[in-house]
Amino acid sequence: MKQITNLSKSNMNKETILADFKLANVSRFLSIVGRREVLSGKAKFGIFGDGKEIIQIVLAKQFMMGDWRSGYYRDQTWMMAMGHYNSLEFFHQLYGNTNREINPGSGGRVFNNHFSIPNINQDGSWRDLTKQKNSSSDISPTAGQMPRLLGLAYASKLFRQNKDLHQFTTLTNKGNEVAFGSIGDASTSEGHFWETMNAAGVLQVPLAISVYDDGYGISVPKKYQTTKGSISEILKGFESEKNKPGIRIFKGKGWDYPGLLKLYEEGIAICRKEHTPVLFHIEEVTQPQGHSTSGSHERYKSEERLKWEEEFDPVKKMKEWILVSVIASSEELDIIAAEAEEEVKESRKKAWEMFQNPIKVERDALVKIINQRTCVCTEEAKEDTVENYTEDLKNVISPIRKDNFVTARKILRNVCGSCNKSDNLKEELQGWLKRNYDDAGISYDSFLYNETTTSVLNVKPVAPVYSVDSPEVPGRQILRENYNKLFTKYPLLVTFGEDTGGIGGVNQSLEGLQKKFGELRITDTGIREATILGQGIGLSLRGMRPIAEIQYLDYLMYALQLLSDDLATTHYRTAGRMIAPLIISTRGHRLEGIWHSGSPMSMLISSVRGVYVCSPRDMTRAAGFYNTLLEGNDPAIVIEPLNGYRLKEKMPDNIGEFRFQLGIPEILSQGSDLTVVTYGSTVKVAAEAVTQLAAHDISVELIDVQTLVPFDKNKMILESIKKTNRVLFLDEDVPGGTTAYMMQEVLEKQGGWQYLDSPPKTLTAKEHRPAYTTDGDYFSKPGAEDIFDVIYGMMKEAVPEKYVNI
Ligand SMILES: Cc1ncc(C[n+]2csc(CCOP(=O)(O)OP(=O)(O)O)c2C)c(N)n1
Ligand SMILES: [Mg+2]
Repeated sequence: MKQITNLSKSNMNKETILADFKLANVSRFLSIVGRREVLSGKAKFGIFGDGKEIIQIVLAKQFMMGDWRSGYYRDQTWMMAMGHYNSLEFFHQLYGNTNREINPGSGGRVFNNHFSIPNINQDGSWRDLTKQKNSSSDISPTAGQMPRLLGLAYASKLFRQNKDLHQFTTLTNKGNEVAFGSIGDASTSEGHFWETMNAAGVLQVPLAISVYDDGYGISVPKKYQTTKGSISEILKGFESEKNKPGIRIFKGKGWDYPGLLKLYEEGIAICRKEHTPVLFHIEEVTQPQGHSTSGSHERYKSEERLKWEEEFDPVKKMKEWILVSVIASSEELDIIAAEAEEEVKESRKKAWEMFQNPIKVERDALVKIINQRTCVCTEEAKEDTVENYTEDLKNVISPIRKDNFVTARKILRNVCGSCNKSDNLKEELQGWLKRNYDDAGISYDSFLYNETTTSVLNVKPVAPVYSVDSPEVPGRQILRENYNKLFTKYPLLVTFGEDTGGIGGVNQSLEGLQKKFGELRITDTGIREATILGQGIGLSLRGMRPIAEIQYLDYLMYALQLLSDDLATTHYRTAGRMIAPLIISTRGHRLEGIWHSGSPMSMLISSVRGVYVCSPRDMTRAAGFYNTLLEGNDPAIVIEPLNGYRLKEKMPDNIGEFRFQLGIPEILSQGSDLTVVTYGSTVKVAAEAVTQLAAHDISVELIDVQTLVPFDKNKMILESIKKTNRVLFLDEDVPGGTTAYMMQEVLEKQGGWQYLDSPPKTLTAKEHRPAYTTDGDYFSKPGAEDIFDVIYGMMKEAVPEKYVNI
């Protein structure tokens, strides 16, 4: 085989070049046929990688075992070039096939061309990440892949520089892994992009990002997106200079196969060896079919632009280059293109059958139940209705499961009661529905949380142990001593955040520990909450145990988008194939001032389902939750109560070892008149009110729920209400916020409404954010006297003769 010289140092010969050409063609035909499938109604939506084929074939050549990808919906050719995706899977994704054996990247939960490679086995154990080409799981929000990319790259730095981690040979090869990213030109307008680039330059991590510059973000051209119309131009200030490490920037053209080969070889070698971040600005990229199946690009691209895109189509350009370089003949290339087209056609047909067959089997079973019924309704109208629904269902040419279920449920309503065999038919239909709903539940309603033995919900509790001379210390020292033990016990544990390193945290809960464990493990970061979170996500995907610190709960809003879109959906959107057991440590409650209100808890619990939420009332509880979380594999947030760092708590003798289970409330005072359900810092305020109420002969059962998600797994609160028959839900969130959530959990889900003798009540902070100063707090958030008054009022209403008017 002729050796092609001058291309690159890698082993390029005719065979590999023609294989690349074939892949480019397969990928292009997939995009074309994929679009048709959507337009003809077989698939719902499609977004494709046409125009980006050659860049991706080339960059995949530099992607080694153990490397990581964090990209976006254009990367189909890249995934195929790595051997992790093929024509058949392309169509499984497009149709939304939920069989995770054949559609392993997402189990049909996300749009097509959103990829992932499992990092865990089905039993929850870690895979050998050095023996596969890894991809984190894509999300649709533009630039949402960037913060996570930073974390994937940062892991390599830690793995290389911390020699203690070289023993983890299934996670890393001494940190030699590159984290590859991709992003569209328009998405570089997002803040996440800039925050990531700056952090990558600061941290000096092996991050290699390709910007596919096709000049548009849907219809909006670059002049509205990018200053000076060039991302590499405006990134110049980030570029490395002598003794001033920064980012290396490379420029290439999206159709230039030989040029890109050299470019990526050079750039990735630097990135891998020196751990310097690199950015490839790939210009002259086309989008032959426009943005997605939702529109057509003829509406917004000029004639001239469309003509240019045709001329600079990368597959066409590659063909021209092969011919000019006399590597293969026109006939050879035509045969390859024809084979590619055939492969795509075959795959489409096969994947469609694989998608349709199980649905048809499900439908046939339903139709059989109806057709074989032995009861015939005397009410003709009803009989006709059943017949019509069944006929309509049989006539659906390309059924989806919804068709089957809607029909079954409507027929069930129309089975009349006049025939004595109707019960049998109803039973059969109900059986069909149950079986198939159970099955659909696995497809659509599973894996929000870790369901394997590595779930934190399986971690066994260990009580704190005290002895007569256990000292009373400020809460921060409990955390500090606990961290001291944890950093010794878990070599993969790291923590980082604003002021976390040098001074050991704004509340000194890590005081002196950086000196002991080193800067690589306890680390200061810039003020950049989104990428602190992304850093944590990336590290946790690579098997490390990060605790990302967000200085105050209010500032978590800067990271909320990623927390919600990325971290909280990781396990769900990969149908249980990827886990990111990141712990987020923050502090809140009992603050004052509009941007320091401290307790936007309903914001959290509503937007981060998929992440456990721990709201400890003191630092012993907080430490116990960290200890539990590190023994399992789930993402979680721990909100330390800000008023607890200086308050004294008894130091447990088994610091670092005791563990509290998630979802188990604690009853802090026994009572018989009323149950107060609360969490976090309001527990202390409520305890004071309980004492005041006792002086007025009202006996309150005070319950600290401890974790909001999961919530009271064993219905402990229900048992309390059975006894007291009255309940107050209390916190310092907004009205209708977390108290409404707790009320629903207890009254609706646990069935607590049945045991109430008084209307249930909530007491929260005011609707506005708390005003500044202690008086601002007093008049904005519930205090002990407010709690007293509400409970006294409830009791007076219930037993008016016993309680005087206040
Ligand atoms: C945060 C967010 N805003 C808007 C969108 C809708 N949207 C999807 S793709 C896209 C354009 C992206 O353009 P670019 O980054 O250049 O990538 P390209 O599609 O051109 O490859 C937009 C606006 C989104 N997905 N996420
Ligand atoms: Mg673009």
